Amino acid sequence: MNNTFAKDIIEGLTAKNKYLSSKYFYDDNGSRIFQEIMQMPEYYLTDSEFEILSLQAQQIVEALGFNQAFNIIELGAGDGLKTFKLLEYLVNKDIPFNYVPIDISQEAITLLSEKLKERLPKLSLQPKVGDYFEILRETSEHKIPSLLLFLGSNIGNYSEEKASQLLQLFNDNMNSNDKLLIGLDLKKNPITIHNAYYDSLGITKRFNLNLLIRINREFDADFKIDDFDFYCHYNPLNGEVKSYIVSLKAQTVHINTLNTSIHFKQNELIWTELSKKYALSEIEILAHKANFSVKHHFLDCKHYFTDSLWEKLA
Ligand code: AVJ
Repeated sequence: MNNTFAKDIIEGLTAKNKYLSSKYFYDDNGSRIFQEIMQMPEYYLTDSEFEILSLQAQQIVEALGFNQAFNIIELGAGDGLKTFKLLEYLVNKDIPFNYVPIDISQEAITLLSEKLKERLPKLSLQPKVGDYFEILRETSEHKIPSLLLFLGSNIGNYSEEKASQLLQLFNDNMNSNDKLLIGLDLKKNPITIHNAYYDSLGITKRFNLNLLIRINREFDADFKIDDFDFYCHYNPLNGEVKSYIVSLKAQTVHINTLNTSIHFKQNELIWTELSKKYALSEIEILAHKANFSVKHHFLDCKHYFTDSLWEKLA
């Protein structure tokens, strides 16, 4: 794990156009900052998805068409707060199901499990820590249908090609009757999107710069955080928010553990994140490329976000 991170740092920071992957944002500090982001009024994504899962739980469950016990397998469950409303609906209706939250963070899974045992004591809970696909393969040997959850617009962090590969891999590990409920952020007034990422308190800036603090700590580097800034840009034509770290001056950074020095020109960028926004028509195309058809788009009342229910094409 640490070795891939090391390799990715060298590859990204020695490239002609520097980049680092947003997947490295989420150390313990970064995960905490992301919790703060989800509570910002500007970050509408979380509220929209919470509304969908709260107000449309019944419609979602009916659309599944499962007439027997099933699994709900959540990929990257995190704090699982959005999913709670859906679970609560099912438990209150006495509908038989197992909840299988999966996350790479042991800490996140432990916290989530404790909270769920307290708030939904009747819930059948089988938490798993580790790699999505190994766990998917295990559960596809079960002879009951599964609903996969991939929420929060996490798919938006992947390039078109990588997103297709990931979704195809989900598809390969699903049985014919299984369903996927996937959260995607929709194209909307560009100002609304801009404000969600360029927040006034600079929380998203801290989220990005934390990556440099992480590299300082884990690889004995000497990034001077005050000499870097944050910039992001939403392009409404292609639906891409791109986030960057900006070097405020010409400077050289030493990454001692990696025996490497990196030179930055003034105003040079490190591209850190893609957060892609979709039109409903693009979601249909994305689904078909990965061998799915869209059963239903569940939108919030403002039409900012969709949890779309996909089924495997025969
Ligand atoms: C968790 C990947 C969906 O891209 O909107 C929030 C992360 N980045 N603010 C997103 C994020 C900046 C978020 N995802």
